[in-house]
Amino acid sequence: MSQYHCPDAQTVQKLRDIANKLRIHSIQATDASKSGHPTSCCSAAEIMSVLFFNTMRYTIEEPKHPNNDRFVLSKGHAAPILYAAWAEAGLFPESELLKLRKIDSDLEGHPTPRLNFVDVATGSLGQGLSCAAGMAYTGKYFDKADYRVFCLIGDGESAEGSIWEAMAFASHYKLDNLVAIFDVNRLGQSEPTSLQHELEVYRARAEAFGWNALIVDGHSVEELTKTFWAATQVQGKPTCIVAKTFKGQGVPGIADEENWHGKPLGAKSEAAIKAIQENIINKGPHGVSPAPISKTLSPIKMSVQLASPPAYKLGENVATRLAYGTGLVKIGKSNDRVVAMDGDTKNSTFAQKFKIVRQSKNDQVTVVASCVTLFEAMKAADSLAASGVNIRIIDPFTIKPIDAATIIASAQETGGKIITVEDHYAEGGIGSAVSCAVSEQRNIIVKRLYVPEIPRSGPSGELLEKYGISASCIVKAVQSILSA
Ligand SMILES: Cc1ncc(C[n+]2csc(CCOP(=O)(O)OP(=O)(O)O)c2C)c(N)n1
Repeated sequence: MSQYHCPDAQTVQKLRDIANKLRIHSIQATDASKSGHPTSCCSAAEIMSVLFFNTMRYTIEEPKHPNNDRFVLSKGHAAPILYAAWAEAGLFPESELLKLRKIDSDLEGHPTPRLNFVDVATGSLGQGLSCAAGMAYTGKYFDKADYRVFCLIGDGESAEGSIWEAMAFASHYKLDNLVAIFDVNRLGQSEPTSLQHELEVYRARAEAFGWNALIVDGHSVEELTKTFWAATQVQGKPTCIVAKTFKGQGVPGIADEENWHGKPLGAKSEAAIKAIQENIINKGPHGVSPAPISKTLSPIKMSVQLASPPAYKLGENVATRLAYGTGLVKIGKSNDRVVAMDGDTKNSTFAQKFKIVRQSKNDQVTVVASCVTLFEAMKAADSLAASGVNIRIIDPFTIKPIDAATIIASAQETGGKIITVEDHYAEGGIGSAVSCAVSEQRNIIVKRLYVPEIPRSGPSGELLEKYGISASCIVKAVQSILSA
């Protein structure tokens, strides 16, 4: 176990000074844009200062270096302080900060990946921790790298259920490279949060979700440096830092007051900045660099190459998703960082060489089906083939976007006849999407099999039959469309 070395007094003061400079930048930038959230920035100033100038390891020359620690600002409305931190770190001139929210500036009201130091867009509250957990999972299990992931969450935001789904995920996968910081400034947008400063409740909840949880004074750089260090010592669990802060901290008359959410300070700015400046000892450049990234790591393999060249014949037509799937497999063979993700559909996507699932030169009908109905369609195809009728089967993979080109091309090759089959109501599913996709085509008809009423419980085979989406129903539908 490594020893904690408290930063010397000079460094501590520099971190305090940086925090106050970040406050001033946030006030000035939101004043310049006449919009934004300066008080939400002020509560996080020491957290950001310690993270960016003491704890996190990154190279300023390459904000997306694969070995850098990651930072996700889940409370994305505090974007001005994120931008201020990167400007203070030297990524771009401080003067840029005054372009906040201007139409031609990438320093938008909420962070987006248009910026080279932002991995995921945030601002819709509750989403950042899921992204951070995914990054930490990738770091621990795929990259096997030692970069860490930090995620700053608002206390009001922490009421979102998705935060707790991510908490459960992170502890289940023992993401000890993940640190969530709850900025518990007591106030939400329109009123105090339900827990206000009940820090022990936050701690108990985080612990109940399997996290290592630490309460800290979020305005004490000494406590923060120690707590962030402590988080690195914990194995097998993510760490939740419950930081007691005050909204608008540092601004007399505004700190911890209601009705200051999302408002530039305007006429009160000058006095606010003067008050904050009085606390800054080192007025000039702070001269603090971020902690260096790990030197012991071999750089993560970033090259994306096919393991073998494409093997298509000139002029051969190949469905895009088939080519995509084939290409993805080849890329994956050459780079183990390539990850294909889907929503529990790996047995119905390209990963198992699906997209057009079944085809022949003399298909008479195109059947579009998915999940359970896809298997029913396969059974129907076998049964129909025995009587000399071939059908083409497409798994749409997604309905938004729908692969209209493939569906239209298939329909044209199968006499303009399409049957959709879904374990879903008539509206808003495969049938609707396919009908919409072919609506401007001549000579294509769509027959739709779907669940016509509120379904009951029962054995799945009987239910498929009862609601008309079983293999035998597909066979009948094919016979019917062919005889029409
Ligand atoms: C999903 C979602 N709901 C509502 C909002 C609007 N909104 C923006 S900031 C905010 C309050 C956030 O409070 P808190 O998380 O405590 O952050 P603070 O500003 O106090 O740091 C709300 C409700 C949003 N951005 N996203």
